[in-house]
Amino acid sequence: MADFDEDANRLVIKLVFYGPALSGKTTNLTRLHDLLQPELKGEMMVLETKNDRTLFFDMLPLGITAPSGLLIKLKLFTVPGQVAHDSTRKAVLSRTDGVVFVADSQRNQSINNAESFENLADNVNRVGLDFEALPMVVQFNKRDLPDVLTESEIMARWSKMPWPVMFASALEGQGVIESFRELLKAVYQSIDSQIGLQKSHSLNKEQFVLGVLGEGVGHE
Ligand SMILES: Nc1nc2c(ncn2[C@@H]2O[C@H](COP(=O)(O)OP(=O)(O)O)[C@@H](O)[C@H]2O)c(=O)[nH]1
Ligand SMILES: [Mg+2]
Repeated sequence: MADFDEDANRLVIKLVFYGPALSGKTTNLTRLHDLLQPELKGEMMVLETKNDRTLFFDMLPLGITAPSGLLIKLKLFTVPGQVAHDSTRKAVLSRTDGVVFVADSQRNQSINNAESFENLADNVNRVGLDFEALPMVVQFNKRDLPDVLTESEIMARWSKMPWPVMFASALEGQGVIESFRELLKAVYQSIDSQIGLQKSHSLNKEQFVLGVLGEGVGHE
């Protein structure tokens, strides 16, 4: 369930970039941070783990306010991808409201992607969330590199799945906002069905997405 405090009329949304080591999770988060207007973001922060770092920042440190007075805040996290950091990944996933799964498009990374995706499903269940119901976007990153899976190869496998598939070159800032926007739409649907964003708070999906991203973003 979303972190909703009914008495305080306050909602904190937690979103996580998950995926294998070196797929570009940190690059997504830092690019997103770069692209947001200063007033929409807090400082990037680091949690040191052995050999890797978990990065996070608060989006909307002041929050956005729905017509009902509901105050909405967002927290964005990356996880360390190395196999050794499973307990950190679980801790970060706990109570998450949505995930961008960042896959590496290079052909030789297919096994790493698959293992990480299985690890995500396992850990989502272990922290007591429902994988089927979890808002998620699957991003195939590093499209700029040679020897990547073609879009049709990727779609042949993933188009049967319930999640939107996005293509990105996070290093160049391409597809970062688009992926995040898709996630925001799915997260809206999920939280709307939990606490009635539309019905009880008069906040529709477009207002939510626009409010979170601000108007000045998307110049990629
Ligand atoms: N060519 C290319 N390299 C990328 C892209 N995204 C990330 N990288 C590189 O891949 C490496 C790992 O990226 P990082 O974001 O640290 O991966 P993480 O382990 O998932 O957090 C770094 O050298 C990045 O510069 C991309 O879209 N294209
Ligand atoms: Mg990283």
